[in-house]
Amino acid sequence: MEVWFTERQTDAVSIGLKVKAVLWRERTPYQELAVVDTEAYGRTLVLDGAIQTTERDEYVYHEMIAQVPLAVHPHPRRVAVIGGGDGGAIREILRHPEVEEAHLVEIDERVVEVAQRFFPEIAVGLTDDRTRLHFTDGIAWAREARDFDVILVDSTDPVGPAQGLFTPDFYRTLYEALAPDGIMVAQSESPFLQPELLRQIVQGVRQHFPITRVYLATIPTYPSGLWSFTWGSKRQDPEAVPEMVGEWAQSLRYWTPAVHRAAFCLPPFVQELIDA
Ligand code: AG3
Repeated sequence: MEVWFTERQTDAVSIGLKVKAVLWRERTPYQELAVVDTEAYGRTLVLDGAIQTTERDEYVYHEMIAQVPLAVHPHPRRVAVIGGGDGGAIREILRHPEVEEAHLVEIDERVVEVAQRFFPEIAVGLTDDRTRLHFTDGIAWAREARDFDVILVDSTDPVGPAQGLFTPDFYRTLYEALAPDGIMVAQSESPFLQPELLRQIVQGVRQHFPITRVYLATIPTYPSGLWSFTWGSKRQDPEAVPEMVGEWAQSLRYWTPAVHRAAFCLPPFVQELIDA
């Protein structure tokens, strides 16, 4: 008998993965949390029915959300991730030897515990000396935060607990939490399936950040496979990535200086969406 996991991505689109085993299922105070072992993508973390991370393609997302701003920032010492309880973004941040503090601000402690148990290679950085865990609301945390070099918004889709992380007010809060060289990057969903949402995110970031840009990566298990990230900085140029990068870039599988620059080249349908 074949068992399939289906994520309903929109009313008219879904992705199906053939299941080897359902490894975990629980209802946390915030959401439904599941771990499914799939034939094509390995272990898969699912929140409220939406795929967050798979063993086979997680590196694309985690390298691109974290290494793009970290490669540009001249001295990333204090870095934070809002959401991202699986620890993948933290793992990427910790590759940089100049990072002194990596803060993870995750509302749902159960996500961290389940990730540590079922995804040890992704969650590896969560027990590092430089990592600080905050199990609290990202918006409240960010209001008190100051002097961060890089802040990543590694959220779920804008339904349920993550809704407030997609508002212009929140982008202002992040602006204030960042130092003068600061950079924020937010995952900003699929340009094909959520064009209005991407437009709205970009407009919200633009209200507060003088430099606002969008970049793309291919993430096979996310809706449509073409994924966007929105960059906001006070003065750092997103494309100013050094040609010679340090040791930290040696074992990456997606990010390179050339991929970095290419990621900011937008097809007209995306460019028009965010210009309008
Ligand atoms: N955060 C972005 C997941 C969005 C995926 N959406 C979906 N499958 N409908 C991922 C967290 C990884 N650290």
